[in-house]
Amino acid sequence: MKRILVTGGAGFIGSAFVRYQLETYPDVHVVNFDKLTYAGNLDNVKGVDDKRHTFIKGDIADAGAITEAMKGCDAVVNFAAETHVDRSILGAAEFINTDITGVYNIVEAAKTLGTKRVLLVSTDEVYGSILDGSFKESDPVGPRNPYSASKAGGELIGLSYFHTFGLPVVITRGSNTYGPFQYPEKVLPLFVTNAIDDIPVPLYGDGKNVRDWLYVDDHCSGIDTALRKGEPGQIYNVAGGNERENIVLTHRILELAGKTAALIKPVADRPGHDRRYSIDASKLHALGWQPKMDWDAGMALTVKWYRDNEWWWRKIKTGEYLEYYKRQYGGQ
Ligand code: NAD
Ligand code: TDX
Repeated sequence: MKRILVTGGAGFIGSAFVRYQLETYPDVHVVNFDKLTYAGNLDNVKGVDDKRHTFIKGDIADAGAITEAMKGCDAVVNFAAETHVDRSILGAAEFINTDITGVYNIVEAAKTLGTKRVLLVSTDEVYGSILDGSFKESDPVGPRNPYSASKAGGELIGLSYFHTFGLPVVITRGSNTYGPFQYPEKVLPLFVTNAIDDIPVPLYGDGKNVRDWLYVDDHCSGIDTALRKGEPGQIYNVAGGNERENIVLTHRILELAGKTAALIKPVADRPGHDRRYSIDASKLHALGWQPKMDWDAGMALTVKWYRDNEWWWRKIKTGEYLEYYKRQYGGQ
């Protein structure tokens, strides 16, 4: 694998994956194809080795553009997606366009070009909520919001290309990911950056929903393991192994930001809010992958990163972001 097309490589996890490839494999060249939506940001790949990184601004929903970018690539790893559940509740059209039609364009281009490996990055949300135990890859999908439904749709299109055309598609389903460069609409960066400015943190419902936290570099190494060692047609869960109630996460964020619980503002629950996500990653462990980051250490370094890098998030928390914030939280 010498030339890898990374779609969505200017986003949170995609940009970490670009850095991971360039740092881990000295012979790899990354072609980074990204639409630069509100969530895409070239600051996320600032300073990467220009000689081994080519950036193309483009849309995976544009079949011609994605086919052109894929020419000469040994593999494609798709991160490009609309990713925020609350935005999918406000309007799902872009989710269907990117997360389903975009994935269709990627597998169709790969089939035409004979691309040797297609990795579709997906999410634990496609299983839906589970109160006891953990989902395995053989369990049926049961997505319950427009975001997770569109991700499941993209997966199914991808798998159909494996079964029908023998396209070497591999899918990963990661759990909630955290770390530097995450767009501050997601709970962790939203709460940290609000807390720094003494703005209340809007906690949905009773705060007892559970998410399994996975450090971003561990998510990248999990995807890389599936890319290089996974079997075509297979799905691999990538779990952090750090299940926490949102209220526990919130207290930790506030503590690390040097603030008190007085900033917690209980607000109306998210419609269809999945109670608990939990996945079993033993299939990926069998390929030799293990997450390395301890939750306490990961939380401390992540909150510190947002405290130290206001240059990155202050300019994001303007314009479109403020309009979204008002729409989402304004009435509360
Ligand atoms: P993000 O929102 O930070 O970044 C998404 C990137 O995709 C942005 O750079 C954006 O510009 C780009 N993009 C969006 N639409 C595009 C299009 N039509 N064409 C080309 N580029 C487009 O997302 P993230 O959190 O880094 O998530 C990356 C992937 O990982 C997604 O597929 C997501 O479903 C999946 N995932 C995320 C998490 C998480 O906790 N963040 C967990 C599991 C899986
Ligand atoms: O303001 C908030 N208040 C709040 O209580 C926000 C934004 C979230 N929450 C809660 C909802 C969830 O239980 O925090 C939890 C995490 O929320 P998000 O950060 O929005 O993530 P989630 O909905 O769990 O989805 C994430 O994980 C799976 C990513 O956004 C997805 O892209 C990924 O696929």
